[in-house]
Amino acid sequence: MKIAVFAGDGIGPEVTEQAVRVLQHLPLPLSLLVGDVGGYAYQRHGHPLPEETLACAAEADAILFGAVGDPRYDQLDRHLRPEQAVLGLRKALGLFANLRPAKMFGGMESASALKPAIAGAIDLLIVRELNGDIYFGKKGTERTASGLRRGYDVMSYDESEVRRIAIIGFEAARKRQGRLCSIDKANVLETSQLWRDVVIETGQDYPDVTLSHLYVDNAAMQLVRDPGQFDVIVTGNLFGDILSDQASMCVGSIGLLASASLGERATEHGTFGLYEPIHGSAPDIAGMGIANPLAAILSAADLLRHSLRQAAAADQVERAVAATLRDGVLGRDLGGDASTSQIGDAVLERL
Ligand code: GGG
Repeated sequence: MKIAVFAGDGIGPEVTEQAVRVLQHLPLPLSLLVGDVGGYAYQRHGHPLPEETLACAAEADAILFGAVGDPRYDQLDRHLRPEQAVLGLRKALGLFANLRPAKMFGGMESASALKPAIAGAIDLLIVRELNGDIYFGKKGTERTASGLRRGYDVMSYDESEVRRIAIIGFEAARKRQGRLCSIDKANVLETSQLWRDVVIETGQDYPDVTLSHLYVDNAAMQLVRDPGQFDVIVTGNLFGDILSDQASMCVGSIGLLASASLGERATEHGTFGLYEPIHGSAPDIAGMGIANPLAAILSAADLLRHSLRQAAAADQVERAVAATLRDGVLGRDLGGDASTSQIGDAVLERL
């Protein structure tokens, strides 16, 4: 079982190191391949996603990804910015479905940005589309007739892109509590009207799933007012990116949210995927040893589940994370003082 490890920038290497320790602790025949991404790759190869890294991804059964982003490269042409590594991998590998579970861990209610009684009910899954939307539409800057600078990014989806992510949402809801909420901005955006129409059409094959729709502004409000109402959310690339960061603070910290990016490619061991914490590179705390590695460790658990079909090992890792939190081994993001490696140690002890 080959895992490509792309740690990236900022806190990416620190949190990925702890996730790798957890994987190596398990009695599984894993071999690790290492590749450069992001600003680190730009520094070494002149590109955030070099050919060598793509070749490494092609050889692996799954990718464990850290984070990318480095303010030193903010002025670079957009195609060379560190973030292009993760966008490029998702696109090149056809990873169109991003699964972002947000669940309240026992004992974490007081860390939530919400009142504990409301927060306690959170157990939702955000299904974010990853290969389309405003991220990948035509974009550029130009001068207007009067000489003003103008920037533009085109938001677009075709029906096949919406249908395939809607199917992922319906299938996920079917395996959970049977409720799917599709989030769009259909009162304003043409893209969203098409999105809504196609989700409704797709729903005809899922009579057992209760489908609802919310405008994204209302959804953002509902997520803090009554997050317990959500089971599975399906939404586009941009809305999913924003709502999942919001959901992370509802469960206590962005340091707790993992993600799995999946496509249609099957490997010998399962579905090929890229697994990463939803947080970015956090350059302000990079190298200080205080980043929370639990989102990276939970991403490794997702990798075991989806790409290596090791559900028992994935459950074991998730239980060890839950026990670590329950026992009060908390990083600064959660009001504690445990370092990145101490949190990794605590998870290993509980495995
Ligand atoms: N681990 C997530 C990460 O590195 N995020 C940085 C980033 O550029 N993300 C873009 C996105 O998720 O759409």
